[in-house]
Amino acid sequence: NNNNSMLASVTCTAPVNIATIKYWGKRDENLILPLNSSLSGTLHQDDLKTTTTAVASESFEEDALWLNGKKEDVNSVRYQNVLKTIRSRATKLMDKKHFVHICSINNFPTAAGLASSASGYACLVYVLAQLYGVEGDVSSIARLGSGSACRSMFGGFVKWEMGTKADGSDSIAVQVAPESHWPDMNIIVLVVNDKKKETSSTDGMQRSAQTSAMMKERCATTVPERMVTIERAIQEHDFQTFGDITMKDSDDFHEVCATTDPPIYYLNDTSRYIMNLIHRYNKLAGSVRCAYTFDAGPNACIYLPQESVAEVLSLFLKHFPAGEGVQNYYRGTDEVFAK
Ligand code: 2P0
Repeated sequence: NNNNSMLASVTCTAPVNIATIKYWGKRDENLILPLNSSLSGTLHQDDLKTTTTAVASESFEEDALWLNGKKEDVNSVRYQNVLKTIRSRATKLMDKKHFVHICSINNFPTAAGLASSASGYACLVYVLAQLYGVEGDVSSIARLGSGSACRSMFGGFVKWEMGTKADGSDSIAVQVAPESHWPDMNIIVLVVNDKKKETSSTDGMQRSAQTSAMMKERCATTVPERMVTIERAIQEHDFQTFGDITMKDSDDFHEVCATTDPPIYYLNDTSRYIMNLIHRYNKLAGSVRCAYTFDAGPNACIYLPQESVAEVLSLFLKHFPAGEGVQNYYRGTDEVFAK
């Protein structure tokens, strides 16, 4: 390719987010509008992240995208929704006929319930927004790629407000507190299994919305109440309440999956072992020292304050000596990174 035909190039990174109040179920499959609001913590840029480069050139013959070196189908509804929306809001590049080539890599297992679609689409949308000079809120464009991606557009604690409008214009991510608000907060990720999950989140949540009897109350009262309480807990640095709600919402989410027809089971024996371990540890301590949460896979994410880190890490190392059941430890801070 002729280098002179390259119009622009942008590289960005976006981190994973870990939900404490889970998103599960859509009211609009195409616009990706959720049945409930959700809330998450965003990891540091240095930990679990996606790195994406986008290049626009007049000599490219089509839009193309590679994910971890493998060519993806850029004609999927989600990529097209993202690309079309970005181009419709562009303030740059639109005077020259061109296509974009996009390369994206994750530094962690893709599609193993470690929120790869969240950092992936957040990064893609951010890169394209820079390339095309898109201004204003872009979390609603990330949402078109994958619901949870809108929450990775900000650091710290972020809520995704479900919104009420049919066009999705008020279904956006809002930062609840910046990372600097609660610097004491840590996340440990225990990689129980890095294989691709059997039931995708997209399919699973659609089936749950259609068949789980728990969904109605969850969306009508449980989640709205928890959103208010956990936001207050974050503002007040109240780890007891934060941890308690985080574990309860994870438990309820997996109960929703288990009451789906046919049932969906994301947790395995190791996951349940970790849950028991954490409950026993907290009980012995007489307070919530650490809190687990599990997404659409068996891997554990542990929220905990700095003062608990050394003891909890040593507890895990004792129960899971290297290579036995749990393979890696990641910490959501800049300091220690045990792997
Ligand atoms: C969450 N999860 O809030 C919840 C908890 C999984 C369990 O967001 O269909 O990959 O692309 O919008 O965003 C996974 O759902 O689903 C997810 P789509 P997504 O983090």
